[in-house]
Amino acid sequence: MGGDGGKPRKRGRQVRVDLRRNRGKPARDKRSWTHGFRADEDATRDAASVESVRAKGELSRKRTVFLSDDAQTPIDSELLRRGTVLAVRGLVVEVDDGAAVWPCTVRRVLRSRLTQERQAITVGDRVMFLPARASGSREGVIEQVLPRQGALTRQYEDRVQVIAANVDQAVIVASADDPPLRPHLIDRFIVAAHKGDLRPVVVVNKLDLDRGGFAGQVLARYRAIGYTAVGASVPRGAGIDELRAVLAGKTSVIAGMSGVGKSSLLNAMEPGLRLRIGDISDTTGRGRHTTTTAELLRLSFGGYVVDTPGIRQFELAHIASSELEAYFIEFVERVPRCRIPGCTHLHEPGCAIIAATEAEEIDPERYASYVKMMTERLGAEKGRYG
Ligand SMILES: Nc1nc2c(ncn2[C@@H]2O[C@H](COP(=O)(O)OP(=O)(O)OP(=O)(O)O)[C@@H](O)[C@H]2O)c(=O)[nH]1
Ligand SMILES: [Mg+2]
Ligand SMILES: [Zn+2]
Repeated sequence: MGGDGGKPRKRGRQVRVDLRRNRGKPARDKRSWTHGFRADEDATRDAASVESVRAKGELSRKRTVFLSDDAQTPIDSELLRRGTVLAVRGLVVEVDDGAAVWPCTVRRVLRSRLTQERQAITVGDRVMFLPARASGSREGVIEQVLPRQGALTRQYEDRVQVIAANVDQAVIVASADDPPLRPHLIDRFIVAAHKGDLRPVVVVNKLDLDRGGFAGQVLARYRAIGYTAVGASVPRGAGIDELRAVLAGKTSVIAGMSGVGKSSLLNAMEPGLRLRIGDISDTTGRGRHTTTTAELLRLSFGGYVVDTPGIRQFELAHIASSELEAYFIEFVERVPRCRIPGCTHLHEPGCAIIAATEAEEIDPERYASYVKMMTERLGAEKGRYG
């Protein structure tokens, strides 16, 4: 993972402080979440100031606290809990600590830092949060986002959007028809998956709508270069067991255009999920956006999956032209045989990729996908730098 989609750059530091004086603080207003939020900030600030006035040699109860980056709000680390973000709904982040789901807000300093870095907390993030002081209520404040491992990202307007974090594989769903099968879009998702260190898995759903065997050809294309590619049909119950086996024991993100049947496939695999699926009466075949927020779901057969809203455009502006070849797996072993170092594989003499495409060792459609993305990237970089 690179660029802005990466790990939090700055780290806090840990200090030891005396929290004794805190115990004597008057009861705080616990009526609302926001009150709890402010009270916590006051308490931790007090805790920090206590440190400097502590008498020498005094026996005191010490704790390790996490000092936020701006050193304004040290947090009592013993109170922090670790959890995983299930969903982000507006300003409320749902965090699962393994025992319960906590609606959380984000500490203001953390929120502004994330905004500055053009990052946002996303589904799958591991976070440290402070449960609200009010007993019985299950609300919290997120203090830290832990470094991410494996994420699906795309360029969205002027920032890198992390669709899901801490996932192992990207299950890229397309449909044989309705909406029509666009292999180029699959290729873009594959590139994004590799960029984020994810294993891509290709699914072509709605095989019942396939005419002329195109879906089968597309699946074969991906199998030939080593990817797992599954054909499926929800009404026929095809591919469902195979998909269950692919998902079991892993954390996956399901991505693809709106209306391809992502939620339908998940419902078929795990009927208990009862995810909302698109209206059959809608025949426009595109842009229905039935799923509106990405959500991390637990699977009864083991593993987790993030169902995501459909994406129509998949911008790869966060990927540099120079790294693109690395995300076409059938190119990788051939690239060293190109005559010119730094070959773009677009027109150079002695290009091993062009030669392999002419020999049909590389699928011409895959090469065409590469050319389209590479031309796009080079054009954008030229626009930006020269
Ligand atoms: N013929 C056919 N229709 C299907 C199949 N799978 C899903 N559908 C239909 O396709 C439509 C869209 O399904 P959804 O599961 O909502 O699609 P989605 O990919 O989750 O869409 P978004 O949430 O908008 O991204 C619904 O009307 C489903 O009934 C299939 O295998 N064959
Ligand atoms: Mg859906
Ligand atoms: Zn080349």
